[in-house]
Amino acid sequence: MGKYFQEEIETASREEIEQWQNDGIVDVVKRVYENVPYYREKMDALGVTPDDIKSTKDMHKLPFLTKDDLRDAYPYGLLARPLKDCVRIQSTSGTTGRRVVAFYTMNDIHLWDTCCARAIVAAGGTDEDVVHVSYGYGLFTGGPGLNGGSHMVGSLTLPMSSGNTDRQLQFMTDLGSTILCCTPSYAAYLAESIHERGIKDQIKLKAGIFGAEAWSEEMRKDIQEKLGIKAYDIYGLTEISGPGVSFECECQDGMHVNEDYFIPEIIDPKTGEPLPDGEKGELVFTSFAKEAFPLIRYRTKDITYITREKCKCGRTHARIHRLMGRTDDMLIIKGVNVFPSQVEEVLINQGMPANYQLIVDRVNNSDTLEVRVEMTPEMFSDELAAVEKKEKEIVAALKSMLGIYAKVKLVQPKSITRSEGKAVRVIDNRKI
Ligand code: DLL
Repeated sequence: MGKYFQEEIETASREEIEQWQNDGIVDVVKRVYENVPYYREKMDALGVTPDDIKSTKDMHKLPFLTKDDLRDAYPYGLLARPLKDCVRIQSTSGTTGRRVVAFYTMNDIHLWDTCCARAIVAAGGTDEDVVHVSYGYGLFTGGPGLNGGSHMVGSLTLPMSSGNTDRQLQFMTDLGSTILCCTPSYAAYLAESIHERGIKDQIKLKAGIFGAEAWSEEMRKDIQEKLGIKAYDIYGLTEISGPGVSFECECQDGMHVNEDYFIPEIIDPKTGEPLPDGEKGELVFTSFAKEAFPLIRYRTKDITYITREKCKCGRTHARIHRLMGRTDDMLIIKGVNVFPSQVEEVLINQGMPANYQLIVDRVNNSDTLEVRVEMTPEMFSDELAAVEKKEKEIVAALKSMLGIYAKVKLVQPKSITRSEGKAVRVIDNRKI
């Protein structure tokens, strides 16, 4: 499994993991109650004191925390350590409302780097690798997170950041990058550019660590095939530290949550009630080991389910299934819940590239959905009749997947704006 695999921690027994988490929740509740007036007031309002929390079984007594709380408390209201102990801030990629900022002590940075190092090792990374980080650097956590993890593993780290595809490909070929870290949509774009330039035989990539946005199993297969690599999912969010909160191993069967730092829960998004393993709901995290910015029962709005069965790789930490969308990017079209990931699955099964956009409108009080998808260059040179036939096939496949009619428009290759970070998949004109 590689010499940087933290075997004692990553294959600990469930009893040991539960013990860490029981001790962790007691400790973090005391810390925030004593140091963070915002938490104390929330707990007091529910009549809960730190003495009521003796193990994770008591967690349901604790209030949830949401992004609104983080915005209310901006910038320093949730700090659990004096500002002088903090060495870094990062911020979410959100463009609306007040930004959310997260603080880190040196130990918090170490914790985060460890999470990303584990993800790199799980993708087969060692000190022999060249890790090409094309996530954005700066306030966004993608670049700094994987950069720190790569250093910890001892890999040669290329801090490329996003954009400038020519330069990305130049370094990738000249320096023999072996592990690519970026959003899946940017990986698909790079794969396309490599194909167009006919430089596939100069690329030494063996693995990719892709996350920060939803992607489907079909998109994974597509990227793996085009780049000749194994593609690993990685999940995380700024509020809980950044990338590496959970990551895939070689089994590609769910992402292991770093349970020595974070407690995952799945709740019913409507009632807030905890759901059993295997049931789909909203993911909630408690980052009990963080010093500066520990969050308790933070509602991520991400939808998935959890399993605590031991993985074939030997790791015992709980796994979350590939993210199935968010409670808030779930579109409701004509009363039907639609996730962009479902549309993506249909498109890729139909042999289309993953360059698409959903345009939602309201005409005469009725919702409409148009799916624009780029043709492959081969299709673009096809007869009009062949294109129309393909459109009809996709309409039928979407109808069967979503249960509603969606207009399908095949557009020219490269006509949908590429993003270097998270892809913009939905244009919902109903909100305007
Ligand atoms: O996206 C951190 C990150 C960077 C994760 C690089 C992975 C790789 P935020 O900008 O705070 O942080 O956005 C967090 O992105 O709540 C999810 O909705 C979404 N997200 C992150 N990873 C995945 C994934 C980073 N693997 C929000 N699959 C989260 C689906 C993901 N969605």
